[in-house]
Amino acid sequence: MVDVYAFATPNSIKVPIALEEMELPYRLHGVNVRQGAQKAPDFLTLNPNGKVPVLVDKEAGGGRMVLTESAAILIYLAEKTGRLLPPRGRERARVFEQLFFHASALGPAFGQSGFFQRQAAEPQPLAIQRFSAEARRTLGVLNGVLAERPFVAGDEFTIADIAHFGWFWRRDFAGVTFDETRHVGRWYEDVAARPAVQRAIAQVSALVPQS
Ligand SMILES: N[C@@H](CCC(=O)N[C@@H](CS)C(=O)NCC(=O)O)C(=O)O
Repeated sequence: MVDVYAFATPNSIKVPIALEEMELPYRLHGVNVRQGAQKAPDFLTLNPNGKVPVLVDKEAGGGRMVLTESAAILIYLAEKTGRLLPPRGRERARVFEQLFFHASALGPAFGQSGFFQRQAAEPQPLAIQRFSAEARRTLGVLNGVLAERPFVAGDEFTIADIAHFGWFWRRDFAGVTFDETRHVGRWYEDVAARPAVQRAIAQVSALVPQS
């Protein structure tokens, strides 16, 4: 049994999806980032970076393991279970290519696009223009990839699909649609229809207090 600290956010959702897909039991702990719970002293002892998700594995080899960064958590879980990550070679390299593209390019562009459109204290037209263009551009790059392959890293569903799905699930926040990227739209529907993905979405959605 592992513990997951998360909320209904693009980076959080990746971890329950992976755990559901890998059939690994977990306890989900809500960290309400809308109320600043990710900056509370107790939480900062788990993640000094003050962000969700965090994974705690008390049964890790070598003792309790606390892990942050969603892409690192996905790799850790894939290696723990031997699932959703090819063991070697070209296929494994393609998964890492997409994970790094997500973590260094697409994810930050979506996050900043959403922040400047919805959360900045004052309007910042240049930042909105820059980051919405970058979100659309990286989405277009992935659309080109998905025109050639059923999944983002090849013929099989992998942790790289889970990484990208997180931000697409919250694409409204980033002000992004699939209107001009039909291959991404096709892939999104395929991934969203997976029973494990639906179970994970239900789990994290239940963390949001109803007003
Ligand atoms: N690179 C980190 C990003 C984590 C992240 O930005 N989490 C967001 C939610 S999706 C968060 O905790 N935001 C609250 C904050 O930044 O204070 C990851 O992939 O895990």
